[in-house]
Amino acid sequence: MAASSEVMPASSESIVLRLFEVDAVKFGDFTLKSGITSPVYFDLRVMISFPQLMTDVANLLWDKISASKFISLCGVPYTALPIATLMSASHNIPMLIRRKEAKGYGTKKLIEGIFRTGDVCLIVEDVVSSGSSVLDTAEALKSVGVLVTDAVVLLDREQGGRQKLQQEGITLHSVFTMTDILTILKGAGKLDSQTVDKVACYIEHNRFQPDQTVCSLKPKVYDYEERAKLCTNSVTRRLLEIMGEKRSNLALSADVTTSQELLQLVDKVGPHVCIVKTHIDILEDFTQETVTKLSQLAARHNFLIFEDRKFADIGNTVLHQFGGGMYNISSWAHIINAHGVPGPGVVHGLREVGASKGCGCLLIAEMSSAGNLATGDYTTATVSMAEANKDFVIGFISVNNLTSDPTFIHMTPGVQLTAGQDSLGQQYLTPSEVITNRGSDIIIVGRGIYEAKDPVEAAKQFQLAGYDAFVARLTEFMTS
Ligand code: S5P
Repeated sequence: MAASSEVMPASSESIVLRLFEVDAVKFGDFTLKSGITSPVYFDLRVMISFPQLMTDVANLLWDKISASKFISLCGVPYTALPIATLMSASHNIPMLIRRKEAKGYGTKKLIEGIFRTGDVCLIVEDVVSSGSSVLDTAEALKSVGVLVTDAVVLLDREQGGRQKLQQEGITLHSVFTMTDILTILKGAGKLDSQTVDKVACYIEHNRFQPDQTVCSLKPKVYDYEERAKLCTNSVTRRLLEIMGEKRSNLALSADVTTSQELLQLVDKVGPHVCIVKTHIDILEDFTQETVTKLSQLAARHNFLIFEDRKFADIGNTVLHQFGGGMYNISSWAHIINAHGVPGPGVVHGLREVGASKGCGCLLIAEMSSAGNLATGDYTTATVSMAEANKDFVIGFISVNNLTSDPTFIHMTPGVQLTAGQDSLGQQYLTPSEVITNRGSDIIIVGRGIYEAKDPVEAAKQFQLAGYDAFVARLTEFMTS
């Protein structure tokens, strides 16, 4: 671990001790958003209850950057906002505020405050791990023409954020590194050597790669058969077994509009996929015979059927939408999906119908389309909802790996052999980006297959690319 490069002013030490006393720095076992267990946790939000401490922290941050050139400052929401406010008021430097979401009414501003194109703004942050929060704020400022060359942070966790930011042209000034915190707390008798070693070891082994914006903390990677044995949910187990048997992590999104096209496509492509995903309500000529034949193809070619109905209503309504009506989805789909927006009632309603029929549900935690709102706290809350309903929720629609729990499946739509975007906001990533780099399990491919000149050849290509990407992730894990 890198040692701190500068001598710290005397007051720095007392501030670390006070942060420790108010539980802003905690040691133990903490599950992070990524699902990884960390032996150290920083919750600097508590500082707002200790105004003197917050003022002292703001002063320390200011001392770090007085040499940098900027004409405004902007705190990363939310923890750093009051700190930035104190710095702004004490030194008479104008402040900008970045909205986490642009307002849907009025002026629709992403950045509040007065600025001109070419202004240089300093970013203020409490803790930097991967650097992605600072980068998000820098991007938002850049989108309105404001430049960012420097960021100041109270704590650099030494997990690669500094390097990542440097790569993007932002110099990080940190008051403390994780090493400083450990040294001070150990010196003051607050931590024993065992804890210090444990944290040092954790940091050493959990660095973010500078070329990635998402968490690259890699949990154990299982092969499909090994992972199937860990699953108690019969749908997840069966799916992983199929993935192992067929060497396929490919889901066909069969978004065609007639029953004949659907059944012909599925019959040809079926041998190469682990899942066929339908939007049954886009068929012009749906009859029960369509799904009877689809189920026969599922048995013949050994895949599961996923109806992409995206349920999003109160429990009582989704119960009827899933369990009856013209499509009677629960009678033929192995997997369905739902938005978490209505709260856990949506899962409970679907479970009432689906659990006894051996159906599993995916929650839509992230989406592939540009500007979608399933991000940040919403995504985190969706993962919690899944964890609370593990008997029925089998995983996520997402574009990143959201939990290290191997019994949850991640399925990612928006996949083509080359990255890009369609004219309606769909964003495409490649199989290797999705499976190797982002740690998802299944690629969902629609137009990349059914619009290809030869859908079978295209499916084979995606099957190979997806499986190779999985083997690359497995190999990387085994050799790291
Ligand atoms: O965020 C999402 C979630 C889903 S399920 N983005 C998506 O594109 N989907 C679905 O995946 C979408 O409804 C479509 O059926 C498929 C992607 O199709 P493609 O033609 O763009 O590959």
